[in-house]
Amino acid sequence: MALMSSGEFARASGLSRKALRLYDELNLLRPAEVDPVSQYRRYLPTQLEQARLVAWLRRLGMPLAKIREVSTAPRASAAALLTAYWDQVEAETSARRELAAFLIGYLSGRDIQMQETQGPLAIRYAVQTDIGLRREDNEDAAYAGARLLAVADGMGGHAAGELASAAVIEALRPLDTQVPAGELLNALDHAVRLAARKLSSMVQSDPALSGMGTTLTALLWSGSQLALVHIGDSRAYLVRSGEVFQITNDHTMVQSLLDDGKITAAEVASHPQRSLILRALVAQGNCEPDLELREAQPGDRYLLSSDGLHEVVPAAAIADVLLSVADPDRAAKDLVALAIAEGAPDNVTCIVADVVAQQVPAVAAV
Ligand SMILES: [Mn+2]
Repeated sequence: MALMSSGEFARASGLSRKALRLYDELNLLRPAEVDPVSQYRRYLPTQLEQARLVAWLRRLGMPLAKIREVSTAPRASAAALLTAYWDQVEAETSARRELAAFLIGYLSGRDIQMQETQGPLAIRYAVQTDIGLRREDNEDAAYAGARLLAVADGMGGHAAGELASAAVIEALRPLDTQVPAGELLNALDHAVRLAARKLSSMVQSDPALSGMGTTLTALLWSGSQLALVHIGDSRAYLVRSGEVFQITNDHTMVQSLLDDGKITAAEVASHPQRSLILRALVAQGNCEPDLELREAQPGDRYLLSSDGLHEVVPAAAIADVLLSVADPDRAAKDLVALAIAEGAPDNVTCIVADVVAQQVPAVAAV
């Protein structure tokens, strides 16, 4: 078969000689022969199709290694490779689109609705907080929205505790938007770090606040994915299939003594260091929260509560309300009432949230 000069091959393929030289250098299309003296490149006419294919694949934005593979494969396998490549591009673009929408919403403070990514689940929630019977301030702070639930129990005395719990809730609030499922943990982690930095700068500008801190237990939804962030001794409970599970571990001295088998469950209530917290969100120190991704199911019920509830109300009484009171608002009010009935020595906060299947437009019955 007669070889074509690079000029002839360029004209026939519609590619420039510069492009052909580049493809040679990138090892995408080697000439059939290179003259040892003149270094002129010569091509076979049968290479024309491959040359055009390389040019098209480059316009598609395909990476070089992939172009090499596709442009030298038999037609049927090339088609299959291209299909797989394009599926991957579309999946990545879709993930980036979600991330971009989330960032636009996050930065503008608006909720960007993306109908096609709306999950099949929604939550019905209610929040109740009460100062209790013995405290002069309510250092608990809470937030409940369509996608974010959070309870924070501030500590540090006087105004400090209130400021700390309010600051962490403020840092989380912008997340009550369409966070892509793949970004849930990142977004929570980022917000917690932001909150810790905020506490630091508050203490720097007012040393009277030093020692302040807050617990944080929060749930963030995306579709059926649920991210949990937890630090301190507030709690999250899950009610599923008629059973109540505590899904957070208290970061307290007594819990770690209990875990190590050094005290028994019966000794917890009377332990002198019962209220000592090992980990909390503080201006300085260990702020590493527990982060966990979970799957939500329709019918699930969640309770987030500050220790003002579970320190005084027995687990069985909490479970009884969660299992028997269908309305989330009624259930949250009943739980707070139980703490009040027990003397409510601390502030008490409860969020009750039910996971429900998203309403779909009804089809007219015939
Ligand atoms: Mn408390």
